[in-house]
Amino acid sequence: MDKQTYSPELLTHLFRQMTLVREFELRAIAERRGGLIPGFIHSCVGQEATAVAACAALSQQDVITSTHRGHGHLLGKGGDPKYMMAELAGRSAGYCLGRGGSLHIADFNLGILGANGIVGGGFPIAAGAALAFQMRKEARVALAFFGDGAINEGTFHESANLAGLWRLPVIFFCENNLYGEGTPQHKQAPITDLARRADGYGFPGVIVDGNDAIAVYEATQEARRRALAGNGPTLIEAKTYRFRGHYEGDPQVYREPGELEAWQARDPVPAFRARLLASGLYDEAQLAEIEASVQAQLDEAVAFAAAAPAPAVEEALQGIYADTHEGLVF
Ligand SMILES: Cc1ncc(C[n+]2csc(CCOP(=O)(O)OP(=O)(O)O)c2C)c(N)n1
Repeated sequence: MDKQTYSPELLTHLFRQMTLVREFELRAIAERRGGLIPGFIHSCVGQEATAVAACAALSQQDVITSTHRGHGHLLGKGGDPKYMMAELAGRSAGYCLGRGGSLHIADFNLGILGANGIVGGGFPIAAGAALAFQMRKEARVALAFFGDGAINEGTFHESANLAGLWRLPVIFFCENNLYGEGTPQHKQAPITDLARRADGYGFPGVIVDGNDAIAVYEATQEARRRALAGNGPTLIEAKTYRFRGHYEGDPQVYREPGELEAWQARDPVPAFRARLLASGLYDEAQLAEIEASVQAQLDEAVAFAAAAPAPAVEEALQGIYADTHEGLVF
C-alpha cells in the first residue's frame, strides 16, 4: 500500500465501513432469527469492498441507486444503522417509517435514491438523475449498483444507450457475484466478462477485483473523473461473491463444490485488515478499537430498533399518492 497515495482518513474509513457492513449484516441475520426483524433479508456478506469503496470514491452530493442487496450501499453512502435497523424491524422510527423494510430504504439528503425490489429498477433512475445534473451543469455523478442478473434486463440496455449517446455523468457499477438467485452466470449470459457490454453503447467497460477495496476505489474514482469531465458513463464490473444465500433460508444447492471456500479465502474484510497491518500504518490495538466501536454502534442500533414503536394504524394512509375518487394528487 502506497503511504503517499492513501490518507489515513480514507484507509480508516474503508476499514471501519467494511467492518460495519459485515457486522450489520450478521446482526440483522441474528435479529431476524430472534424475531425482531420480520420478512426477507438479502445480505451482502462477502461484497463489502464493492459497496464501501465505490461509495468512498463519490462526493456527498453524488447519488446512488441501490438494489434488493443494498445494506452495504446504504451504509457506504452514510446511512445510519439505527434508522436502517428500525426499518428492517418494521418500526416507525425507521427510514420509511417502518413500512418499506430493507428493499425501499432511501435518504435523499445522503444521495441515496433508494434500494429497489425491482431488479434493474435503478438504471433509469440513475440515468435520469445524471441527466438532471448535466442539464443543471452541476458537478455531480449518479452511480447505479446492480448485479450480474440485472444487466440482462431491458432497463440496463435502454439506460446505457441514452447515457452513452448523451454522455451522461453516470457510473454503472455491476457487482458480479456470479449468480442471479440460483442461476449461475454462464446460464444467463453468453459472455463471461460483462464489462464488454459497454462496447455496444460507446463507453468504456472495466473489470476490477471486487474483493480489493483499493482497486474498487481507484476504478470508481477514475469513472467519476471521466463523468465530471463530460466524457460520459463507465461500466465497472467488479468480480466478487456472496458468502450467504440469495436470501436468508436459501438452501444454496446451486454452488459448485469448494467454490464458497475458495472465495472465503479471499474474504475482503480480513484481507483489507491484513493489508493495513502489513503497511505498518496501523497496529493490532488500533484496528481492534475500530472493531469495538462498530460493535458499540450496532448495540445502539439494535436497542434503538427494539425500543421503537410499530407504526400507528392511523398512519396507514399517509404518503399514499393516488386517490381513486379525486385522481392523482402528488
Ligand atoms: C424485475 C424483477 N424480476 C425478477 C425479480 C426476482 N428477483 C429478485 S432478486 C433476483 C436475482 C437478481 O440477481 P442479480 O441482479 O445478479 O443480483 P444479486 O441477487 O446477485 O445481488 C431476482 C430474479 C425481481 N425482484 N424483479
